Amino acid sequence: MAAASNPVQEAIDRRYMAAALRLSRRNLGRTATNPSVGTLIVRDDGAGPMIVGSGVTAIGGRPHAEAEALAGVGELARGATAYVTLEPCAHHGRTPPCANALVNAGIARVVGAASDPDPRVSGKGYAILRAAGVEVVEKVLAAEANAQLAGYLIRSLRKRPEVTLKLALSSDGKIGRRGQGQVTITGEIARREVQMMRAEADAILIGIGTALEDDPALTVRLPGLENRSPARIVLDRDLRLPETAKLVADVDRVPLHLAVGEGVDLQRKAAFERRGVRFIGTDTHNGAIALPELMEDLAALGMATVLVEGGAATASAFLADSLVDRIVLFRGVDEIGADGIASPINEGSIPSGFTATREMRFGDDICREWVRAL
Ligand code: AOF
Ligand code: ZN
Repeated sequence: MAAASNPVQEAIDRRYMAAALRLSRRNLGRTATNPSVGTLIVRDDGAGPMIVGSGVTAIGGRPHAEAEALAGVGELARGATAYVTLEPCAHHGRTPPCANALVNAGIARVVGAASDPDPRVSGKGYAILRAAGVEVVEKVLAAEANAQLAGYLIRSLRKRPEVTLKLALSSDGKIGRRGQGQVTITGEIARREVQMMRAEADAILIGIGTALEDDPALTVRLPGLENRSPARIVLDRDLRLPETAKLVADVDRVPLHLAVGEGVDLQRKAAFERRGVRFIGTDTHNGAIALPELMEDLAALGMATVLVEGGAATASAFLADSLVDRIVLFRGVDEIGADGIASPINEGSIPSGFTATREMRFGDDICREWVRAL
């Protein structure tokens, strides 16, 4: 079948790739340092395409999606098409190469979305398939796949995580009220979406100001997703976080990393360490934590996606260092008023280089997303 010149086949390919991408979301935030990949095995015996196998990269990163999808499919894989959201791997890691597994299973056609920048794979996965006589179609829904795999791609190519800046703005552009702890800006439905964003990230990061002001837990509390809380990171140069903070209370369940400068009180640090809090020693630059270096450290710890949740100073610092890859603004309907803290960014001040990608409504609130090209 000549896929490239067959519009019906192209539409079918896009449809199953979209399904594979949706499937792969299931393990976002749970496969580091591996990306969460989706695979569908689809065969057509004349009565239209039928999914006979499906798989997602397993929690912890292995087995890979292809192996998960092929497991149990047996002879039905022979002559079938495999939809893979990332080029199948070509290396003998802790699992045998997925490209060979697809060949051995008798897959006749592989449709891929994103290419894998990992030097052990990059182009070699597709080459193994072609050399074995498998028809390969690349880059189907590549833009969608690249967006979903942005953390993995950025970490591979730039040795830092993908940074998403998320802020909730009142109707008058404020992100909180000084000295008042957590202020409700958006409704319940939007807050649930934020919890979903947390569940799909490897880490959530806030500044010490927000930690002291709000005493947040930064956990995922969505029913059924309570075990999906990513690591929490606080920029706390002078180690000001009190040991009584909510962030410390559940450290046994959800990791807490404090990014501190030099010269913090070693006794306090040891006390935190006894509770299970981890420390990331940072360089400082003009008195502030050097974010580019910190991002390298987080990537080295295996983190590929970091959700920056505030406050204003932290958001500004990430923007000033050009470390933001994705901006997500939730706009609520209520006013905070003159005593509110102004947001460092709003829909009209998105830096150049970003493209508006999504606009969604959650209850009364509007969520807009901008993404910077990879
Ligand atoms: C695939 N399918 O589902 C994923 C892939 O440490 P290893 O041996 O697991 O290899 C990690 C690499 O495998 C990773 O850098 C990326 O190239 C690839 N991830 N490949 O065929 C998958 N998650
Ligand atoms: Zn693989």
